[in-house]
Amino acid sequence: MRYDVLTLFPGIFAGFLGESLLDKAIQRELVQVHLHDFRKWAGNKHQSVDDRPYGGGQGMVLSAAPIVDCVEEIRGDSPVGRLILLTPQGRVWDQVAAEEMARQQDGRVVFICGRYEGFDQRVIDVLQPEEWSLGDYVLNGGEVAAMAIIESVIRLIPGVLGDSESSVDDSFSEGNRLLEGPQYTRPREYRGYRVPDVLLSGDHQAIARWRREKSLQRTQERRQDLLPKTDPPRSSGEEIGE
Ligand code: 6GU
Repeated sequence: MRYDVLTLFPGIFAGFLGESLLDKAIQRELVQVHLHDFRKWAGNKHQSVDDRPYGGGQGMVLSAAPIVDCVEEIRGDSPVGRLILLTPQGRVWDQVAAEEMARQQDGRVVFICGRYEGFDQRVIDVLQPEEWSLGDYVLNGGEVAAMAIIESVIRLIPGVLGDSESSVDDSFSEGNRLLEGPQYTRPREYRGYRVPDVLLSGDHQAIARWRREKSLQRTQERRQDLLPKTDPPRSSGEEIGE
């Protein structure tokens, strides 16, 4: 996987790239992350990358040229891989999207992180990027979203996580789109709360059944939107086919 990230604040990524999971993946050459401060493509002596919005209004808008020039220089004449612009106007990122990106053969992605009030529409018109969001709330910029997306993908790449940290049973993962149920470790009793007897029973079938039930129950209580769609109940008087 090679990620190129356009950002006015490359420093935001320092801790993220230097710690633990990602650091190991980078050292083992499973992942590369290249940061590009697109202020270098400003092309004016004040190094400005934004301007006041046409039509008036609050805040500043990121100019098209520095971002387009930076992307074109990074990608060269025959671009490969994906181009992603991070914006609350985008599609909401999820585990299915992460799994798809982890399977991607060439494994190249360029992320464009904005700041301020948004991008000049011509960034989108010219580059035709995919637009993705982290969810329905506003961040100060796309950097945290880029880090979240990168982390969600690289932990799915074989060899990045050890067996003991395997991602196969995670909530939302392939074969389990539901929330995970509760987990316990020692001691058996803590401040009066006891580990459920079934988990100490050694009955693997009963344990698996209990875990499925808890997972379903938690999903029903918290996230009905994740449950498989079922047919609506028939209204009374409706004929049942032949
Ligand atoms: Cl990708 N960017 C910004 N600025 N805010 C967001 C977001 C992205 N996703 C959710 N909120």
